[in-house]
Amino acid sequence: MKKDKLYLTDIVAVGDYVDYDLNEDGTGSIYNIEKRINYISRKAPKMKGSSYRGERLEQIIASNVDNFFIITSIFEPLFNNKVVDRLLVVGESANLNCYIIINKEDLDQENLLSEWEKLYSTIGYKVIRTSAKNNIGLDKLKKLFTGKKNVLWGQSGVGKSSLLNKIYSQLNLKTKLVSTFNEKGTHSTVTSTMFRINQNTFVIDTPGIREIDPYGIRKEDLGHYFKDFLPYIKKCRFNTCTHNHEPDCEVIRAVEDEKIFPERYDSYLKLLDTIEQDIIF
Ligand SMILES: Nc1nc2c(ncn2[C@@H]2O[C@H](COP(=O)(O)OP(=O)(O)OP(=O)(O)O)[C@@H](O)[C@H]2O)c(=O)[nH]1
Ligand SMILES: [Mg+2]
Ligand SMILES: [Zn+2]
Repeated sequence: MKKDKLYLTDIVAVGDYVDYDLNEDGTGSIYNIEKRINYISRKAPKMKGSSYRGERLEQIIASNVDNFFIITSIFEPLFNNKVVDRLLVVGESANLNCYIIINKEDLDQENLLSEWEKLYSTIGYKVIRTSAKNNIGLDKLKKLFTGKKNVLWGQSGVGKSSLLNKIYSQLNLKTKLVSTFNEKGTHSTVTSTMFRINQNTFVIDTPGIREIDPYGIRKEDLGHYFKDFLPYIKKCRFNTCTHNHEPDCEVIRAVEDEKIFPERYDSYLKLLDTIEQDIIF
C-alpha cells in the first residue's frame, strides 16, 4: 500500500496525540507521538533544497481526523473539478469520510453549481452548497461537524475561514478582504490550526493550496481512489491495468458507454501523467 516511505517535512502534525513535558516558563518538549490512525498529506511544493535524492517530501496536513471537507467555490476562484478530484484521491487513499462543500453559491450566476452537484452526488459523494455571505447551508455543516474532528482543505480564497467564522463566531479567523482577493501571493491563513469547539468537536482550518499532488500513490493503484471506477476495475484484462492504453480495459469501455463521467476520466489521466513524470524525474 501507500506511504511506506516517510521522509517527513514535519515531524509533528496538527491532530497528533503527543506526550510532552512542560516547563515553568511555558516552553516544553514533545517526547512521544502516538501512531496516527489516518492522515491527509500531499507532496511538498517544489522548493530548492527540499528534495531527497530527487524525491519530493511528504507534507502532512492533519492527522487522526473523522471527516475531510473538500472546500471549493463556484466563482472567485472558479470551480475547479481537477482540484476536487485530486483532493478526493487524497481522502480516499486515507480512507476518510469525504464531503464536498461548494461555497459562494450567491455568485452562481451561470447555474453551474447544480451541474457539479449532480455529478458528484451521482458518484456517491455528499455535496453541501453554502454561502458564507448569505448564511446558506451553515446549519447543515454545523451538524456534520458536531462530535467529530473535521479538517477543511481547498484552494486559497474559497472561503474556508469565512465559513468557520460564520458557524463559530468566537473563532474570529482572519479572512481576505474582497478588495484584495485578486492579489497574487496572499494567503489569509498561513498555518493549519485545530480549534476545540466543545468537548468532542474540533475543526482544523488550513492554508489554501495552489497545487496538490497526492503523495505516495502508485499508478496501478490510482484507479482505486476513483470510486466511480471501482465496479469496472476488476474486469480489466490485466490486473495492473492503468486504464490508459491497455487492451480490454473495462474502465475505458465504461467511459465510452457514458457510465463514467468524461470529466472524471480526464482528471484521472492528468493525475496518472503527473505520477509517471515524477517517476522519470
Ligand atoms: N460572495 C461571497 N464571498 C465569500 C463567501 N465566502 C467567502 N467569501 C469571500 O472570499 C474571500 C476569501 O475568503 P477566506 O475565508 O479568507 O478564504 P480561505 O479559503 O480561508 O483562504 P486562505 O486562508 O487564503 O486559504 C473573502 O473576501 C470572503 O469575504 C461567499 O459565500 N460568498
Ligand atoms: Mg483561510
Ligand atoms: Zn483498465
